[in-house]
Amino acid sequence: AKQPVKVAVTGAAGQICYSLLFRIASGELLGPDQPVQLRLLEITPALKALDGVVMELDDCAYPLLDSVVTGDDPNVVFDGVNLAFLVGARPRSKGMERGDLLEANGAIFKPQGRALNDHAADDVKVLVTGNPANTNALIALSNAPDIPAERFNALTRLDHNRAAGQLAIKAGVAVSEVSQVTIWGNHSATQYPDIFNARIGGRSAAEVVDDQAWLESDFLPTVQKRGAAIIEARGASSAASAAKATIDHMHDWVLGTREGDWVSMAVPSDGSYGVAEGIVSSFACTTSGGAWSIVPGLEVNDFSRAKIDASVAELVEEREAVRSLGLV
Ligand code: NAX
Repeated sequence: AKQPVKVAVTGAAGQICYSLLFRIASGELLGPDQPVQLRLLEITPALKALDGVVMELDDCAYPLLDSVVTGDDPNVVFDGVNLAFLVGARPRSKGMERGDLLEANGAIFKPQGRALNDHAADDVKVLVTGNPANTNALIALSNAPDIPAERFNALTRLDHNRAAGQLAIKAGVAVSEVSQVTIWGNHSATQYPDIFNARIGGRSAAEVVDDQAWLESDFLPTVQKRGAAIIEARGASSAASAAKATIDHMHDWVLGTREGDWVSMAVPSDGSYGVAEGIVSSFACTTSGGAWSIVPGLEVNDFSRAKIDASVAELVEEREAVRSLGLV
């Protein structure tokens, strides 16, 4: 039998994890023949709620769930982990300035980066879902000097899936007909969902849609502000879809992307497409053998260029802010 893969998850008593943990334990992440050990991190006051979640995991009797470890010390919980999902983060409270938000998250992602550095397995892959995800990933990787930077990603797959869904609705086709969508930049309202390189039923999506007004005043704001629309409608932020996207990202990173398609992943920039080197920014990526690479040679027209530059500028500003706070 295969050895269990050790999977760390933070924010494990939160709403995304109430969906995410059960998907991981069911085999949706790594396949139907790969046992997993869950190593769940929470803050001390949430450990009791986490016990309840673990009771439910037990009650699911998942054949692939080898064991569950819980705790509030990242140095213990991250011991030997092969995969780490950093979901827990400090949300923006009313009246909180961006600097305060970055500082509060620095207090989480700096020690977690250090703990991963000191205790994770040599092959660890880290995916940050907790917001501000891109810059939290930058903080974590900057505090993990012994782990290659490319092992830290942030989640823009939810934005990618949202964009694919909106394109399918507009074109009146099943979402399975949509491919090669790209999210560029930050997981924020400045993100740029690119349809100029996307395809619908094998044809250029921009040509199938052929509606620049829809692109600018409907599609872009719908994808960029989808999180707020879900909160408005549901009274709570996206959770099941965020968990699904988190699974999709790590699944594809470990097991590879589909032939002829790519996915959106926020990765440390190598300067491709004029994106400032070192920031964690979203690109079109393919994966193979557990490694990602940025898809080269995509068309960037003037419209796309301006949108990408604006989102990258925001990420550069965030990096300056966390630099001045001594977090990176
Ligand atoms: P919840 O508030 O339900 O859960 C967060 C959990 O994290 C809480 O249980 C809290 O106790 C825990 N936590 C806080 N600090 C921690 C620490 N230092 N160590 C371990 N656990 C800690 O939020 P939820 O709805 O689950 O969302 C989690 C994060 O995902 C938020 O930052 C949210 O903004 C972000 N999202 C990111 C998305 C993306 O696409 N990148 C989309 C969905 C979501 O908005």
